[in-house]
Amino acid sequence: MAVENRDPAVHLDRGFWLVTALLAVLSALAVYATIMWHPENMPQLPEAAIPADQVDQLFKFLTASAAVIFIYVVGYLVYFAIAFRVRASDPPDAVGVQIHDHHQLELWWTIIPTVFTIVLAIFSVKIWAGVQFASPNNGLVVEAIGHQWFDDFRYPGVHGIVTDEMHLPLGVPVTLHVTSSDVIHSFWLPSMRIKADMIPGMINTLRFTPTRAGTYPIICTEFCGTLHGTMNKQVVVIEPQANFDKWLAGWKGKNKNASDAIPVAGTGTVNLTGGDAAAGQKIFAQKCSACHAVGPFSQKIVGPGLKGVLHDPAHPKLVNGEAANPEDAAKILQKGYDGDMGHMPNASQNGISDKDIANLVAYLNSLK
Ligand code: HEC
Ligand SMILES: [Cu+2]
Repeated sequence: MAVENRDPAVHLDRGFWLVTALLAVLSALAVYATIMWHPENMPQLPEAAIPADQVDQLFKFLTASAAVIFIYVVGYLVYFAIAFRVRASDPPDAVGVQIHDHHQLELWWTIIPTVFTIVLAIFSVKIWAGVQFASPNNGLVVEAIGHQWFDDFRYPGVHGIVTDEMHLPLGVPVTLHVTSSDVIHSFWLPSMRIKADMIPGMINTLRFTPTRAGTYPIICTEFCGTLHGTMNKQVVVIEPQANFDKWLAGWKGKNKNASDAIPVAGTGTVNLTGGDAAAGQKIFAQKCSACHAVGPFSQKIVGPGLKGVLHDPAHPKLVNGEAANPEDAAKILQKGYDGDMGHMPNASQNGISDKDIANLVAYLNSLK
C-alpha cells in the first residue's frame, strides 16, 4: 500500500491543543511543588556546608525539568494512543501517517534539548569547579583513607593515623583528599552534599566549607565487601576554632611517637602479655562475630566457629597448619589468611590494633 505523505498539522486538531494546555497546567503544578519542596528540612539532610545549597538548587532544577519532560512525554503518549487508534473502518493492513523531512519539527526537537543540556551543563560545571578547584586561603587539609571496613584520617601536624571521627572547625574551608588502602570505597557526606570515590592508588579531592555545627554521618556508598553496610563514621563540626585546636592538639600528643609510614599489616610481633579476655569479647562482638560464631569449628558463617579454637583436640592445628597456640593465632589475626574456607582479613582490614589482638587472643584462649 502506498504511504501517504500528508501534512501532520492537519491532525493537530482541537483535542491536541486541549491536551497540550492540560499538560502545561500539570507541569506548572509539578514545578511549583518542586520549588516548595525543601530537601534541607528532611532529617539527616540539613545543608551543613557550602556547596550544599547550590547542589540542592541543581537537584531541584533537575527534578522540575524531569517532571515536565515526564508529564509531556507520557501525556502525549496516552493521548496519541487514543486519538490515533485503529478504527473499525480502517483496512486490516492500515499503516499510520509516515512523516519525513519535517524541518520545523526537527528544528524544535533539536533546539529544545540542546538549550536544556547547555543550561544544565553550565549550572553543574560551576558547582563542580568550586568543589574541585577552589583554592581556599588558610584552609585545612585533611586526608581520608578507606579500609575494609572503616575510614581513617590524617591531619596536618599529627603523626600517623587519626582513628577518631572526622573533626572539622566551623566555617573553615576544607580540602579533603580521599583514597583507599584496599578496594574501592566511596566517601559520602550527605548533609554536605559531598561525595567522591576512594580508589586505591588514586587521590580524589573535595573542597567544602562546614557552615553548621553538629555531628553528621559519613557513609560508604560503594559496595566494598561483607561489612560494607557497617562502614560509617561521623564528621563532627566544632565551634569555636579553639575547641578544634584542642582536639587536634590531643591527637598530636597521643600520636607523638606514631610512624608516618602507611601502616603495613603483619609486620612485627604482637606482645600478648596483659591480654584482657573481657575486652577481647567486646571487640569480638563488634569486629568478628559477622564472620565467626562462638561455636564448634563446623558452625561456619564466613569463617569457622571459634569455640575452643585453641583447645580442641579434634583440631590440633589452625587453618594455616600452625599449632593451635596463642602466638600462632595472633599471627592469623595480624596477617590474615587465605585458605580453603575463604578470606580472613588482616589486622588493618579488621581495624584492630596490637592491643586488640592481645585482648582477642586472651578471649579466644578462654573459650573452652
Ligand atoms: C570477613 C570475614 C571475617 C572476619 C571479619 C574475621 N574473620 Fe577470622 N576467619 C575468616 C575466615 C574465612 C577464616 C578461615 C580462613 C581459611 O582457612 O580459609 C578465618 C579464620 C580465623 C581463625 C583461625 C581459625 C582456625 O580454626 O584455625 C581465627 C583464630 C580467626 N579467624 C579469628 C578472627 C577474629 C578474632 C576476628 C575479629 C578481629 C576475625 N577472625 C574476623 C573470616 C573472617
Ligand atoms: Cu567501603
